[in-house]
Amino acid sequence: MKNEWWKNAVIYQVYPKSFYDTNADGIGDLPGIDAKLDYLKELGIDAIWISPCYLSPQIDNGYDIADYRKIDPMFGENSDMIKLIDDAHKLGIKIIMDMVANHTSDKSSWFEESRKSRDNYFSDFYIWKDPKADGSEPNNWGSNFGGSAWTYDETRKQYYLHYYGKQQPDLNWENPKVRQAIYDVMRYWKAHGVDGWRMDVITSISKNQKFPDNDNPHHLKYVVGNQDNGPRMHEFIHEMNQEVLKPFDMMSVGEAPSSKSKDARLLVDPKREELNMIFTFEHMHVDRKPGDVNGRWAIQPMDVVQLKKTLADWQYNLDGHGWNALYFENHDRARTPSRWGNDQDYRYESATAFATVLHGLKGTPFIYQGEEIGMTNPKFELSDYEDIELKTNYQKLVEQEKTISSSNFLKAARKISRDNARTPMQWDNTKNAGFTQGKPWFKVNPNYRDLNVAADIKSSKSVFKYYKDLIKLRHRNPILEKGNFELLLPEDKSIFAYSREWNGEKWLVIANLSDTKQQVELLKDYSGYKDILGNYASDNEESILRPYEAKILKNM
Ligand code: TEU
Ligand code: CA
Repeated sequence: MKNEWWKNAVIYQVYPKSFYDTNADGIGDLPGIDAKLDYLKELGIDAIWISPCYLSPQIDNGYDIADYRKIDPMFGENSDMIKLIDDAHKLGIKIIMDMVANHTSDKSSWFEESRKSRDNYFSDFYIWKDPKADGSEPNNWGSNFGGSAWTYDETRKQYYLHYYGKQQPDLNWENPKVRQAIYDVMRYWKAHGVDGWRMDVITSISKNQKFPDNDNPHHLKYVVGNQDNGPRMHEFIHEMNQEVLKPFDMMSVGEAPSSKSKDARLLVDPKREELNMIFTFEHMHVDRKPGDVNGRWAIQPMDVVQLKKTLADWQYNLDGHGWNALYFENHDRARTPSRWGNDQDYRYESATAFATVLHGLKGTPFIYQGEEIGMTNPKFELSDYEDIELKTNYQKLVEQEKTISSSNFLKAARKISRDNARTPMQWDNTKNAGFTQGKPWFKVNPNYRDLNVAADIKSSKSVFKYYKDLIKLRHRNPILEKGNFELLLPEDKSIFAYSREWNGEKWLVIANLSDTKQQVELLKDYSGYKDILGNYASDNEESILRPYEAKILKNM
């Protein structure tokens, strides 16, 4: 029997740089994760996914890897990683590492060799192309981090491809040596006990070998086009499955930016032996103007109907064909109470309401560090931000193309930018939120004095306690893993409601995702049901849900 432990698990993501610093250099580290294992055990999670902590120039906070086999000294030694894995295992917690296999850092020895000449062992490890006759880039592809996706190299007199920063050259997956080199890295960490992998932009690894220009409706110099689901993607991922994932029984969750549920069915159908789960982006786009030239910076109020529609579509379409990964937050996403809820008047209520609708679904829930205490977006000025994506997008959209004003960009940044999630973890109300005794690498959210782990745990409105209860529910009730899902009230603009059914048991999961009181007739049909979890302490008039009120009801 395959051990599908992840189907009844809740996974916690750590962004090591911002989690906990043990040596006062202002940067979170691996001993810091080790020091907080008891905290995570108390929360009740089953596994920790650690964002990249390998040797890296940190151009993209570790998503630019220089040596996959070496822990960056800023995070500790390889022995600290091995100790962390062992200590976690002793507590029954699994460790998932982050595999960035679409690209490396330009400081990787693979790339340093590759750029030296056209005929050495590493020459074809990356995607090199000759310039056009006029010396310009091979095509109009744009980088996610601004400008062309091609950078010219003087030595080779060729361009290399990078979907992200120019310091993040894309690996050439057409080359079997590249694929084997990545599988070797995965075997290396498996030998040290790692239990699985989160795979960064894994759907980008296969490129159309004709390298055609992207459509250019807005007449731009460079266009960021579709970077996903290329011609040989399934073949490569299946090969990885056969070479390493399956034989070494390692869990896998792939990041799959533009995949729809029908694409997901191909990636995660167990019969096809590719990945266990993928992270979709679709439900995260419910506050974005579709097709706007400013992409993710073109924000609009979030649409509850669309959120329900998208999540339900994934529930229905993967049922019996694969497994969902469930998330609202990660290191690329803003804090939910600030983004979709109300972080002023209903921080506790909105944090727990969104948690309820997510954790009641079928799939594996992921919690991002700080989400379990309802951390919020900081209100930064432009000069406070650190993220390469934000900075390069500002240059491109505000300064060069002038398609968005600086003030609208800042407004969007405060809502959705990736840095919202990267401020240091707020442990207590001492200096720097107890994150570091030194100078933190990134500004702490000033609200740490009131909003921190120590205060939350003591509070009568504890987000941590609510998460703990949600996790316990999942561990104790097979209906959450196995139960049938049905969306209710699909057109309601405020209420997110669905039922789960299994073995004669029926649950109603319901939340008011608005800051006004809502009359919900549907609740009358569930009057005999008993409350098993809720985020308001006192009882209420029948069939009313107060602002961001959420509950789970059960038929027996
Ligand atoms: O993210 C991929 C990705 O698509 C994001 O950069 C996305 O464009 C952004 O979050 C807005 O939606 C992964 C990592 O999670 C991210 O941190 C890295 O910067 C990126 O890959 C490159 O490795
Ligand atoms: Ca440190």
